[in-house]
Amino acid sequence: MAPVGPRSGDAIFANVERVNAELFSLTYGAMVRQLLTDLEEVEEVNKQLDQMGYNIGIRLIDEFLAKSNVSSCADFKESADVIAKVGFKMFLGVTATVANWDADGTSCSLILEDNPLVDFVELPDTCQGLYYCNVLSGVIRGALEMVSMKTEVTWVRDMLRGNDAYELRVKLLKQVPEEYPYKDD
Ligand code: MYR
Repeated sequence: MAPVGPRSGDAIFANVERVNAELFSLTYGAMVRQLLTDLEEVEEVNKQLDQMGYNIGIRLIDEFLAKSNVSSCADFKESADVIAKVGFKMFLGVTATVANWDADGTSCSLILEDNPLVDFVELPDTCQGLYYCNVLSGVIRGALEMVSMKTEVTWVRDMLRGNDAYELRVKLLKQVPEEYPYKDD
């Protein structure tokens, strides 16, 4: 028989994390459901989720920079890696793969094979046009805008639409150089 005793701190934290993630996914699901009821049009729900994500992203970046010890990234490539490996891990508990760079290094894909947001989700036929995880595209767009990168973020693959992974395309539209606030005279 297995010995009975106090569970290790690691096991308790893992369990708390799992419960938090489940609660988060369920709460997100309830919010999407409410938006579908209130807005009726799936397209409008997609827009609203993206806007909510953007509003989260422009605030989340401060927490991210404070907690992650990441300082200014050298370029868009480094930022994409940081989002995939540090940002997703911090806020979603999973990492993404960066792939499919275009020739001039201004668009890439973030690929998620595991996505806790959809843990309990099955979309009915009436929601086929829904981008259920659209909050994520907004978060990335908002966060990057706060570090001077204007981007367009779109879904390429979505497992809820029958694809084999989640793939977000991030395209850098404009990079505003950060100005050094003091003049060297
Ligand atoms: C910089 O240039 O200062 C660093 C840029 C890093 C951007 C990181 C944004 C983190 C956003 C996290 C997204 C999480 C999605 C769940």
